[in-house]
This record gives sequence, structure tokens and C-alpha cells, in this order.
Amino acid sequence: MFDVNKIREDFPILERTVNGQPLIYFDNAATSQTPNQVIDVISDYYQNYNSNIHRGVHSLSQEATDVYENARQKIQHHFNAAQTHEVILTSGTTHSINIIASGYSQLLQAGDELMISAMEHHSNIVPWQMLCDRTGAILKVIPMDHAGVLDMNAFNDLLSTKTKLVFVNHVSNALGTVNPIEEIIKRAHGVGAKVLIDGAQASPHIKTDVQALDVDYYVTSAHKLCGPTGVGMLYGKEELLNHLPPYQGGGEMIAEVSFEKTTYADLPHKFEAGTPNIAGGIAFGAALDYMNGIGFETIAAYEHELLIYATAQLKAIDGLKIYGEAPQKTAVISFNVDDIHPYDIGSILDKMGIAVRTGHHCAQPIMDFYKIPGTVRASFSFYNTKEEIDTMIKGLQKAIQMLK
Ligand code: C6P
Repeated sequence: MFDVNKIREDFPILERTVNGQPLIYFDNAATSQTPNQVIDVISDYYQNYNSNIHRGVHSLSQEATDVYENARQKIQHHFNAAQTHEVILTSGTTHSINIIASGYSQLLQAGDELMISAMEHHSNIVPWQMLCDRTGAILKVIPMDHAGVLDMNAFNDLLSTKTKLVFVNHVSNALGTVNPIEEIIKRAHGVGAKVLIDGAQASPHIKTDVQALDVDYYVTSAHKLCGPTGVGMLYGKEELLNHLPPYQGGGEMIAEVSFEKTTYADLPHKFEAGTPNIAGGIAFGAALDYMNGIGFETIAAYEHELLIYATAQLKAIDGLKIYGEAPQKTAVISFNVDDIHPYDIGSILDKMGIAVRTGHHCAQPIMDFYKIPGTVRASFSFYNTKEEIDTMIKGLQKAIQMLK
């Protein structure tokens, strides 16, 4: 049985106050909170076996290497990658996307087409624009409708044998839309294009099977799913990663170095130059253990309840408009009230101890689409409660009274 009060005991931060009020943390899409089970793993590393990995013959280094590589296996099993070395540990989603964007500089030609969607985070826009600048490739955009649903007919029309790569987020950070990635991957493969799915907002809510999806690249950040910041994953099919040139040069990613010539290490090390975030990688594995211990279906069902509950209450507020009403949504609600600036609402809520994100959420094209400067975004996690939502609604009503 899912017991939210029991779960909350795992998160020490939820006991603190902010501005004299109990913290209500509704900024989970920006970063999730960290349970003791993950914090303890990080402390244990620094207290007991802190040392560099893959390098030392000494016991501490071997112990750290074993635990780090064991975490990679946990990540592999969670996402059902066929091979452990298809899991590259990166500093996060942004880093993972840049590895691919950099690699394709040498594989594209002028006139090749790349496709993104209208609801991408800047991390899944800017690296591809930079890639187009370097190669002469052309960036196309799959449009969306006002509910925040991708136009799959337009996607069909845009797809052609010129399309080399398609990049779409699994879940939109600003709208919560769950995109039909199975269909996108199938159709893109039909014209010979490769697909990268940005899973940053999906991984905390949905257990993804990269083999079942037949996705070419899948990326995410540990800090969205109860892990630490500064660590993430790039999954790629072995043959594709083998074909891709390395992103950074340095230690760890080489086989042999001389002044005449360097050869590169095999996967995954080819893409892991330098000392990695060792404690972070280990804690990423622990975060997946923690969330799998609760169960992703249980998490999704509970968060859906919170989404339905909060949506109904928000919709009852005069002048409040929700952006993103796709039938398939995670527990993210972006909204504005009349012409009140989102920042003003966010600041007043903060005085009440309620953390929401305001602004363009690193997805400016979405704001341009709706012709707004930004939104207030409340994003829920499995450790949030309906009582917290009630408090936010009361706080919001008070804020509206003050600002009108
Ligand atoms: N979105 C948000 O508040 P990094 O920063 O590399 O861990 O993740 C970037 C990123 C990429 N794609 C999507 C869909 C995302 O949501 C994010 C991070 C946060 O929405 C911080 S901007």
C-alpha cells in the first residue's frame, strides 16, 4: 500500500520551513528532492571509499570502481538497455544531447534535415541549431495545437528521406504532455531517420524500455528522479555510438596515446573523458533502486490523482487559464491568472513557503506560441499531498486578491 506520510519521512527537506511556513515543494520538474536512501549512499562514498575509479590498483579504487560500475548496471536494467556499455554516464540531459550533436557534425551534409518539436526545452533546440550552423543541415519543427498536442499529420508531411534525425521530448517540461514517442520512432525509422528522445521529464514518472521502443538515443538527468545534480545518462544503440566520434578528449577515453596518434577506448569510456561524478553515478543507481522500490506504476497512479485534484481546483478560479491540456499528461500544471505576471504570483506563494517555478521554463518557443511572457508552473511528485494542494489554492486565491 502506498502511504504518502511514510514516504515523506524519507525526505528530510520536507520537514523544513520557508519564510516561517512549512515548505510545500511544487517545483519537482526543475529538480526533485532527495531521500535519505540516496543521501546516505553519497555520504557513505565520501566517508568510506572515496577514490578515483578505473585507475588505481589499490583496494579503495577497485571498490569505488565496482560500486560505480554496478550503478551503471542498475541504470542499464532500469531502462532495459541490451548492453551495459550502451549506458554512458554524463553530467545530465544537456551534456548527453551535446555529445550527440557534436558527433553528428562529422556525419551530416548540407541540406540534410533534422526535426524537433514545437515543445522542446532549450537543451533540445540550441545544440541542433548549432549543429545546423556547423553543417548546413536544416532544422524543421513539428507543430502543436493549443491543447499542447503534437500535430502528427504535420509530422508525416515533414518527414522525408532527407530527414536524418528526429529529437522530441518524451514529456514536455512546460506543458506536461506525454508525446506519442512509439509512433514518432516508428515513422522516423520508416524514412531511415534516427531518433533521440529527451527523457528528462518522463524518467521520474514512466519506466522506459529502450529496446521495446527501439529508440536510438534516450537521455535523462538523475536529479529529476530523486538522484543528485550533475549526473545523467546517454543511452545509445551500440552500433550508433561506435560510429560516433568522441565529444571530449582527455584521460579515461583513450586506448593508446602518443604524440603521433591517439586511439580511443571502447564504449562506454570513449564518451567519458576525465574523472566523472563518481558519488553522483553511484547515487543515480541508488535513486533508481529507491523509486523502483515504490514502483513506477504506483508513483504514476498517485501523481495522476494529484494532477486531477489540482486541475479541478485551479479551473474553478476565475480568470485562471491552464496551458497544456493534452489527454496524456504528467503531474505538471502551467497556468496564468488574467494578466497578472507569473513572477508576482510565484513571489507571493514563496512568502507562504510554496515553491513553484515561474517564467518561460527554458521553453521560450512555447511561450511565444501562446503569446505570453511565461507561466506559473506547479509540478507534483509522489511525496506531495492533496492537503498541500489545498494550501496552494488558498495561497493563490490570496495572491490574486492582493494583485488585482
Ligand atoms: N528542465 C525545468 O525546470 P539538465 O539541466 O541538463 O539536467 O536538464 C535539461 C532539460 C532537458 N530537457 C527537459 C525536457 C527538461 O525539462 C530539462 C530541465 C528543468 O523544467 C530545468 S530548466
